[in-house]
Amino acid sequence: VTTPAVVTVTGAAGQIGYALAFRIASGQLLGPDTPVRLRMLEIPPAVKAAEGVAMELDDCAFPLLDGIDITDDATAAFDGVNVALLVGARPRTKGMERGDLLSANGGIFGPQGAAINAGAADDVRVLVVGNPANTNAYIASAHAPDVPADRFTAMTRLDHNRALAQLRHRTGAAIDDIARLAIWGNHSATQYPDLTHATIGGRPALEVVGDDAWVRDGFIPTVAKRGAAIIEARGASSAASAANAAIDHVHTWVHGTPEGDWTSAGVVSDGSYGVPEGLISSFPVTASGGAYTIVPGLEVDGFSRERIDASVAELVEEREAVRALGLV
Ligand code: NAX
Repeated sequence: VTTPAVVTVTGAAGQIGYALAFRIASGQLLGPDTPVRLRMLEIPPAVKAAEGVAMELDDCAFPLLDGIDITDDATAAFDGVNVALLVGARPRTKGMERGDLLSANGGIFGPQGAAINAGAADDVRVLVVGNPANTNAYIASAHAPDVPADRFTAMTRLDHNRALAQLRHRTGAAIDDIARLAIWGNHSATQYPDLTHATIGGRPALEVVGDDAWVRDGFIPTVAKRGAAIIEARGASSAASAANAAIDHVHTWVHGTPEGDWTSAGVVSDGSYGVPEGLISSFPVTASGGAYTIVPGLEVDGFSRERIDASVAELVEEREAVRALGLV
């Protein structure tokens, strides 16, 4: 009998949490051989709604779902946790300055990082979804000095998947024939979706596309601003696609990337590609043996250099701001 993995979702009663919980409980996060104990962390006013989600989870009679715990206490939520999905965050509201946003989130992700440090299992893997995701992951990691920094990641897999979808639309290629796309930098409008190393059916993607103007003025802004376009159309931000990307991110982390391909994730920089060491930035990454590794030795052309530097500059500013606010 396999011991159940403890999976904690914060903000579990929110819209991403609602899309995520059922897929975790059905086994899509860790695979069909791993039973799951699902922990839901919510703020007190949303605990009742989380109880409702738990009732629905019950009613699915998922064979792999070993049990559900609901709590508003971070220490209890992260005790023995194997996979932590940090989704709940303080959104930017009208008139809020960046400093206010970072402070509000520092008040969430600092204590959650400390609770992970105090109680998590040795193999804990943390994915931060709540925005600003990269900097929230940075804050959480800073409060977890005993957890290796490479266990704290931020989600750019949704951006990666959006880029795959745009390329499929443009070229008619099958998703499985597209390889080596990369998202660099911050999960924000400054991110750089990079086609320079991508291939379609083994051919350079840029050659298949054959239209630099589309890459610059169509592909890149469409991917970077897709979140806003979804809000405009749906009247609510991306939820099921974000949950899907979170599932992909953890599944790949545990089960690996296919030979010859890579994916994108916000991981701690080792100084590669001129990204200051310690920042949590998106890179092309492979996964094997349960670890994400930055793809080494890629050539970075002039255009890519500019775009990466611009997004990384934003991450550096956010880091300076959280330092100045005493959040790390
Ligand atoms: P919702 O507002 O629907 O849900 C958030 C939930 O978090 C609420 O139920 C709230 O009660 C809870 N919460 C707030 N503070 C908490 C705390 N301290 N502890 C535990 N729970 C807490 O937002 P939703 O649409 O689910 O989005 C969640 C986060 O994901 C947002 O920050 C959003 O910006 C971010 N996103 C990140 C994406 C990415 O690619 N990295 C894409 C999708 C999404 O925009």
